[in-house]
Amino acid sequence: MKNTRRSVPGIRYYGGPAGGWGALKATAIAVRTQMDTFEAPATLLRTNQPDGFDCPGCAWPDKEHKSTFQFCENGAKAVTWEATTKRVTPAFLANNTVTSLLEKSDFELEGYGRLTTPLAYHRESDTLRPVTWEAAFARIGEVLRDLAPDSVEFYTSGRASNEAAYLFQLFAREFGTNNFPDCSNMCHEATSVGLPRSIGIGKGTVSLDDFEKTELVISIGHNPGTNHPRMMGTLHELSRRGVPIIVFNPLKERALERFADPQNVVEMATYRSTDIASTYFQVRAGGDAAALKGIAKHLLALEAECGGVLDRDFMTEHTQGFDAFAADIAATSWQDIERESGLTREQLLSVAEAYAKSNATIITYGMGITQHNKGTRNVRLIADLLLMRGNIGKPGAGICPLRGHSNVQGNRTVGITEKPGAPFLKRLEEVFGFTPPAKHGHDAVQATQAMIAGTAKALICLGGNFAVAMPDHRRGFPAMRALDLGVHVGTKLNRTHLLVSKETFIFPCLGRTELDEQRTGRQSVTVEDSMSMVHASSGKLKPASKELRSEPAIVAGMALATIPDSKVDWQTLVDDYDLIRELIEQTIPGFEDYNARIRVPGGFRMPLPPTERVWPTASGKAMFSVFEGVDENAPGVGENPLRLVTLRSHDQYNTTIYALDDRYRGVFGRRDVLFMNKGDMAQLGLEHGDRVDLHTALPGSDLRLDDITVVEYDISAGTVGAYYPEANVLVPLDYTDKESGTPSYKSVPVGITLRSKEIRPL
Ligand SMILES: Nc1nc2c(c(=O)[nH]1)N[C@H]1C(S)=C(S)[C@@H](COP(=O)(O)OP(=O)(O)OC[C@H]3O[C@@H](n4cnc5c(=O)[nH]c(N)nc54)[C@H](O)[C@@H]3O)O[C@H]1N2
Ligand SMILES: Nc1nc2c(c(=O)[nH]1)N[C@H]1C(S)=C(S)[C@@H](COP(=O)(O)OP(=O)(O)OC[C@H]3O[C@@H](n4cnc5c(=O)[nH]c(N)nc54)[C@H](O)[C@@H]3O)O[C@H]1N2
Ligand SMILES: [Mo]
Repeated sequence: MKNTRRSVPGIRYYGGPAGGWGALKATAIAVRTQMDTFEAPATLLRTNQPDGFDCPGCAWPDKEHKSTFQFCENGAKAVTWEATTKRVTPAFLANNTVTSLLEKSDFELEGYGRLTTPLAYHRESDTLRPVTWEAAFARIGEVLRDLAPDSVEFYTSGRASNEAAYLFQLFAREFGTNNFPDCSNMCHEATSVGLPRSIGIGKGTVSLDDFEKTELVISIGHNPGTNHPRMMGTLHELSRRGVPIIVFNPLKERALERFADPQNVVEMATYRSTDIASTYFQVRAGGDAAALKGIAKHLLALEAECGGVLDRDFMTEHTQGFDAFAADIAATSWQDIERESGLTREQLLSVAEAYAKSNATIITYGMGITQHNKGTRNVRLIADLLLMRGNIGKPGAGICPLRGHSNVQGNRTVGITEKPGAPFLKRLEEVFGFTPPAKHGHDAVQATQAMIAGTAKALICLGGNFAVAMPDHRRGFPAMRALDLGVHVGTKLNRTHLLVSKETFIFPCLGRTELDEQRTGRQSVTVEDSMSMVHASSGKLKPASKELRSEPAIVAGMALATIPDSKVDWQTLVDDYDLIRELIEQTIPGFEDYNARIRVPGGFRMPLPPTERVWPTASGKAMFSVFEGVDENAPGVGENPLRLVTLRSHDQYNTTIYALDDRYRGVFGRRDVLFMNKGDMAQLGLEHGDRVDLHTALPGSDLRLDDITVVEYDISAGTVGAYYPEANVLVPLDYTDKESGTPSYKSVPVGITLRSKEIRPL
């Protein structure tokens, strides 16, 4: 692979391990290009410390909240990106029309720096102009009061704190709607829908302690070297202890192959690294269900042969539905399993044998499992496999979904859901004295569909970059512009903000790193990590501008201006966030003594009944699932088109692009690449460096992405990869997991046509 291909600008083979000196160097560059170097060291050291702020990078927990953060390259990028000294000033906006800004890349837009003042779109001059907070709130209230509540969409991106998210849902529900499109709908919704059916709660069951006791980790469809870098410390430790780590991923991700821990003095001094995966299976995109069924099938055979493989006592006492599950596995043929997974029966046997031998197994997973046409099925099959050997609710074992945004799990816990349960609504009514709507609202796809249909009239975004994160920009972007009202609470300018509606307001808010002073003094907010630990976060940096307001204050400002005789005492809540937490405690189970418990360093853990083998399902038991077949493609998809997976580069945070490199995958200074398997390229007569056009190979689809450069890559046959969000133009809005509504961002059927053999210069 190294030497035979022709040379393509910006594409170089990366031979080193992940982490190591490269990571430290990249951290230094992030600091140098974004921050005041005087403040940077102190700021970075406050990340994830008891008195500091929670890292906005990822939701991986920290042991006793003593951070290993200062060595986390991508955490440093997230912090320095927010704490940048660059500013978007009124003068800059007066000189750059919205139309001209829309021509800039996402990278450039956020690169202008922090938003400094509330803005309103001025149509005649096509510019964003400063506006006072009060005038903006008043106008938003006027517009909203004239709209039917169900024609307004309230979007949350998972960086919002528990306090901000709780106020946001309170505002929307008192206003009268359950329309809560949420970044979670594009992310771990399959977990939120699938796991409650299996084990009674939509959250992971493991803690960091379990990783210390585990005997086997199976890692499916996530890329921790980039997206959960602090997890690499854990994996590194496990590998050195001799715990096997079996990886399923179509791409060879360097951090899952080998990693040099920047904290390990010997590795750093000697340029050595540690192998992470004990075995690496390059499953075909969308082939995990087949692989999981194959492992289950072998386990059943091993049980029949020698017994003692299934945990019969556990299954009898704690589960239901095993016979139907086993019958379906028996009915699934090896031929189908091998075809769909792209793996052989022997390979899957080796996994089943390792699994049968292990007394405590953890399965970790990410977007490679959830963002599929059958994401919920994938999640439930993982739970099934764990249940077969009693691997939930015992030390060293369990299920570990790797969450996305640093507080996406907390947002859900405090009520951001389009399908609220009756007990929660009843509590809201008892505590506040208004009747919240019971009718289910829109998720992210339904909200966009309503915008396209013209039935949604307004979109209020608590953070995020909704239009860009969603599929099918060609239909989604015009729908944004057709709205009566768009309101965006954000830290940096992005494309969604610029897709201006009839009226658009952009509100600059405080970030995690910044001091939040309210009438009663310095405030802290709270967040919940991937392992259900809730803890406080409070910034110390001077805010990017005097005009910034906190997210709770902005939500309260809008609510006060919109709901004339609100039952909520908004201003008092903003004065003292302890009072918001008291209300959360009164309305949501699990937050007893909320204010006291977050004052203990490290915080507290939300209740997780499955860890004690209590199953809050309808039957009171953990439930095996039955999903017939192994096919990922929806009906109507022709003979085996390639499947496109959309990926994050090492230098991006979702739609935020920090820089144009993807170091571990050997891509530098560009993002217009299509990772392809050598065999697939040969079959299509393509060469490394060829320029191609892609189209979505679904009946009736006219989605396409033109002029992308083929890069030969170690990726499973039948799978191609391109970067998100650019490739979202190929993802159909309604190509979703029908159970969870999650877009199939990681299995879009695509076709390829050659555009030019001439290499594109950079
Ligand atoms: N630095 C940084 N950190 C982040 C983010 C970020 O963008 N940048 N984003 C945050 C968010 S919101 C999230 S949700 C998480 C995302 O974290 P991940 O879940 O790691 O997300 P992706 O980068 O989308 O990568 C998914 C991995 O799945 C693999 N994959 C794709 N399709 C399949 C498949 O069909 N089967 C299998 N087995 N594997 C597959 C890909 O090759 C890739 O390695 O990270 C969070 N943390
Ligand atoms: N093709 C494809 N599409 C995907 C995915 C994929 O893997 N492939 N992944 C999906 C996933 S997992 C997710 S989570 C979504 C992400 O979707 P979003 O959460 O909507 O997107 P982000 O890029 O995280 O949002 C970035 C913006 O957030 C704002 N921001 C940053 N910090 C703060 C803050 O502290 N407060 C506020 N109010 N705003 C802030 C900034 O203005 C910034 O421009 O994208 C989804 N889309
Ligand atoms: Mo996510």
